[in-house]
Amino acid sequence: MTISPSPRAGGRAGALLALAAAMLAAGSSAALALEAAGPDAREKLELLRTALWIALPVALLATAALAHALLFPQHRLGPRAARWMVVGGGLALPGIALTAMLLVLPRGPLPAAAEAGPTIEIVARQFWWEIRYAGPAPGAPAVVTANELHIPAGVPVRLRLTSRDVIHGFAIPALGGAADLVPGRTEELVLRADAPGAFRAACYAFCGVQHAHMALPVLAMPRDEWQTWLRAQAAAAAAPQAGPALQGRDIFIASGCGSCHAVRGHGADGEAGPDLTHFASRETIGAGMLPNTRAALTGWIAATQQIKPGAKMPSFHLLTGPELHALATYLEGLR
Ligand code: HEC
Ligand SMILES: [Cu+2]
Repeated sequence: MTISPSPRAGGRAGALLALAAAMLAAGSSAALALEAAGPDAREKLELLRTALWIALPVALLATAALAHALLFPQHRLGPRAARWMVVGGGLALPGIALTAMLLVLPRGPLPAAAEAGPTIEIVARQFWWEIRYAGPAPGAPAVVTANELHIPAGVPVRLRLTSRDVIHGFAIPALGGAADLVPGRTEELVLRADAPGAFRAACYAFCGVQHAHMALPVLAMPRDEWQTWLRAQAAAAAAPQAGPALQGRDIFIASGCGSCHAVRGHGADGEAGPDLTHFASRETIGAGMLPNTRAALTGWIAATQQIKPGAKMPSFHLLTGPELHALATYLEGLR
């Protein structure tokens, strides 16, 4: 008598195989989707690839054994073979695979910390990033900006990270760094970008309703360009020139924007919101949420709570259209 595998068992085995294949595909595409742009990230990506290659034969063997058991339930192993399966598949195989993984783990800190690069302070806030650079000249005051991190390419940069309010997380996958940001603690990351380029960092720990909108564009630039950029950021805000910009500055002060925002040189020194001294030089509004355009800017001021509900800035919906445009003209002058 011949026994054919039951169709139900075959279907189940097929589904299991498909699931295993999908998991493997997801794992490998996640590894390929990572683009390492610095030594730290490269090391992690290599480690991930190696771990996947070690895991692959183990996963294939286990899936094959499982599929065989489901497809041919009538095949029974003798006691000797069963013992070998337990010793080989249950002890030897995982032992070898885990030892292999242990051997490829990197040991000790990365060597990047030796060379000197700038130290940059990053303060996480609900739901944006404050960034402080050492002044361009010795003894100069710190240069405070927000929501866009500029680093020189090719040198290790030391990031000192803290949180002002709740627990945040900082991750910059392309360069390989990540840190939990707990209020009262300072974390340090030393990262290097191989070449100029644009990357993205984000908050990875749930920190409140707008956690998902807490991104940080990162720009790695040639070192001399970075120095020029830093000098420009260190300067006070440009004086408003024509009528609408002057009117916009008056509305800015009269509306109380300056109680939360600083505009160095314009009598505004608030600390609850991002420094706006060189706001127009940034590419996004609201921690990577909107492009920095006229339409987005007037919309942001009039309807902050509709655009980013729960953000720590009220909507200024009582401002008229002309007032909003005057404000935007003023802010667009802050290059
Ligand atoms: C109660 C404090 C507060 C007041 C008052 C306030 N803001 Fe804000 N503002 C914030 C905070 C906090 C953020 C960051 C919001 C976020 O991204 O989560 C912000 C963000 C912004 C941004 C985006 C900055 C960036 O880099 O992304 C602009 C522009 C802005 N505010 C303009 C204004 C203007 C103009 C006024 C006055 C009409 C004003 N704000 C009044 C707290 C305030
Ligand atoms: Cu956060």
